[in-house]
Amino acid sequence: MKLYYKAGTCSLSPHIALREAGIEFEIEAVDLQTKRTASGADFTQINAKGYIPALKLDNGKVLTEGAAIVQYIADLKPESGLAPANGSEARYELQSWLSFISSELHKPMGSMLNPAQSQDWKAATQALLSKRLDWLVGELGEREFLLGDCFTVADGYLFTVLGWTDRLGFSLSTWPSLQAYRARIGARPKVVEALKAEGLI
Ligand SMILES: N[C@@H](CCC(=O)N[C@@H](CS)C(=O)NCC(=O)O)C(=O)O
Repeated sequence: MKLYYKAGTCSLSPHIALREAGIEFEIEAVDLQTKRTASGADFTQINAKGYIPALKLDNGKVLTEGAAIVQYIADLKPESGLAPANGSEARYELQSWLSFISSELHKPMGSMLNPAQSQDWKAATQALLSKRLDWLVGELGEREFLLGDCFTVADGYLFTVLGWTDRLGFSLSTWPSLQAYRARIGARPKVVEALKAEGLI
């Protein structure tokens, strides 16, 4: 199985999931400007959508969309507890988190990096993100992880996107409990491994 990634982007989430699950995998970097992989392949032939993450399975099929990829990885190793059992109420809770992180945090944050975005639009996006993070603080409460006592793939995804705030010009220090959450997840040995492998620490 091979994960196509770019260091520090949203592909860090499935990268963490693969390591937490203890699955054997390879990684190959993608240049998102030229759409070439590190070995020189045309990435648009691998994922016609042209974005990462993409997970090439051992049967040659390519799975795309981070929320689906991390659930696929978790389901390969149910004993890892990275996702609650399919069909359980907790599994829908996990999907609710993945959807929230994807559409309410990841995408607005990504749009702030678009140089074509006007200053007014950037300010409006940042205000919306601040509201979402305020809500998140209340929702997370005193819990260690999003679903309670157990680390899931949603935590790997939230850790990933919370890491972008500095680059976007606002500090997570406004939300100390999220800063503490990020430090907690970032200290996990498998997360450290993923960050090292991507050259981020
Ligand atoms: N809907 C996709 C979005 C993935 C995405 O936003 N990828 C970004 C990096 S974080 C990317 O590859 N951008 C380059 C591009 O769109 O050309 C998912 O959730 O997996």
